[in-house]
Amino acid sequence: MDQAVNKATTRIAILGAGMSGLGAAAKLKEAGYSVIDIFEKSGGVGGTWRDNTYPGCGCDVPSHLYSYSFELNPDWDYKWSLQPQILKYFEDFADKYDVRRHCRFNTEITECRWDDAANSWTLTDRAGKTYTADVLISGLGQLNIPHTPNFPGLDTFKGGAFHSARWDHSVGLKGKTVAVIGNGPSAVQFVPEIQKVVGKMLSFQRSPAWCRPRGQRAYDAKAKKYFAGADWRINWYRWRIRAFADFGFGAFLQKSPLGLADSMKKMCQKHLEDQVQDPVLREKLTPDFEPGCKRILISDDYYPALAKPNVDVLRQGIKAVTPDGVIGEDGQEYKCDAIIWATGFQSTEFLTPMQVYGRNGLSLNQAWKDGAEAFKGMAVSGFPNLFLLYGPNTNLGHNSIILMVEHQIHYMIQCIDKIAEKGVAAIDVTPSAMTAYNVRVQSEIAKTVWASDCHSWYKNEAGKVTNNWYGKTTDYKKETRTPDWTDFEVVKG
Ligand code: N01
Repeated sequence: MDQAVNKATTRIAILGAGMSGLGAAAKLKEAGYSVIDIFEKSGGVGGTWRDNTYPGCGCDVPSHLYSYSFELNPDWDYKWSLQPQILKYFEDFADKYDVRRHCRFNTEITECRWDDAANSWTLTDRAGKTYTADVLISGLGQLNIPHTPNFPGLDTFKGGAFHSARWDHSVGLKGKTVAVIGNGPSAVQFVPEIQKVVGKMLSFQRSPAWCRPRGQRAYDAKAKKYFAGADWRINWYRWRIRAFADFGFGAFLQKSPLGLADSMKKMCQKHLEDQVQDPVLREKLTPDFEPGCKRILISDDYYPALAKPNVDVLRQGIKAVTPDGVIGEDGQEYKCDAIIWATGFQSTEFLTPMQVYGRNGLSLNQAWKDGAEAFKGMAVSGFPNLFLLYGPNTNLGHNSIILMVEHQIHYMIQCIDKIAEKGVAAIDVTPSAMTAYNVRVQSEIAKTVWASDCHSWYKNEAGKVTNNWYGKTTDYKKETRTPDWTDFEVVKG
């Protein structure tokens, strides 16, 4: 067997030039693969950090950890960096690792179909052009398709309306009455920014969320010089952030050890009490579910913005849109000049709207009719040589997703090496391995706060938690260290 030859000829298609796709391409190149095509719908790299340009957009994971372990950056301006610098990090990464030349920009893949006879994937783009690949990798993640609820009258609104993840900078907000629908991590970042310029803000909150302090800090030249001095300094800092966050994972268990959940709740309650003096507003902003069931908001300036006289917090959702505003759940019309949908993403639909067909024409939608699931979050039985990065049950509520994606890349490359071996060509996770894995995942998730009573993007409509990993990042690292080949079968074309 001459594996080098096979590595050199294995055709790899990656969907998406965001954080996962770029990291995968860089590591695949390092491993000796060279026939790599990255299909990117937009005109540039960066994924979510290119799409989201709302005021105040930033990361709610500290930047020294929200970056690849193999591409440390001593130059972060803030502990929690803002979108322009994060986007630049990924753009610079694409240049340094020479990934751009593998990118096919403005190419949206609409269908991927496994060819049983040829043992390969056929990809079709929106223009109808087809491409062939031996291995298909999705770097689309969980939060790439914005969700705007289809309210009656949506198209009748006369003012400007847009989703937070597709911010329309041409809509002037200065002095205007602006309705913000939703209060998740996106809203919490842009509300303090636009509150300063709008005439009036109507903040519709169907269910207020728990919020903890952020403790933003800038890194001055001295701090950057310290980090630049030696890699171990950043690595030590990364290790501490990761270990502390993993220790705090206990706060997300229903039987929380060491009183961690109570401490988390007390911290959030104190934050609200410290920042909101008005008891009526405080009451409105007090959640009715356990902290962590939805992602905990992290902000120093969200509550103070909501307490400003030009903001009305309405503890209700909306029912409809009119030409002049929105109808609240209380049946009243609230007139406004602009509507901002901070209503999140189609998080549980994963690869949708793309159509994916596996062995014998099996559709992924059909395979996932009871909710998305994958083996180790990456492989789906019946879909050979397909690997999902940031796939089902790999999201975190407490630590950096980049850690998880790096573990996935490490595991996936071992699988692709297997595929490249002489006489293999295609592998598929066995139905029994996939079932056993997901039974275990769901039984562990039942012990976490994500399975408790709240509406969140971690669950599908039936209430199954399809998005989150059940443990610490170190648990997932162990899970993905080395493939057990008895979990896979070799597929003969
Ligand atoms: O979306 P969300 P997001 N009527 O789904 C409400 C990541 N992120 O964009 O809670 C009325 O959290 C919904 O109400 P409810 C991060 O992982 C990362 O804010 O369902 N309201 C909720 O308030 C985050 O978790 C960064 O009752 C409706 C809101 O809309 C994820 O993105 C920064 C509604 C949606 O909140 C999503 O955050 C920003 C309806 N029909 C975001 N439908 C980083 O820093 C929904 N809502 C990495």
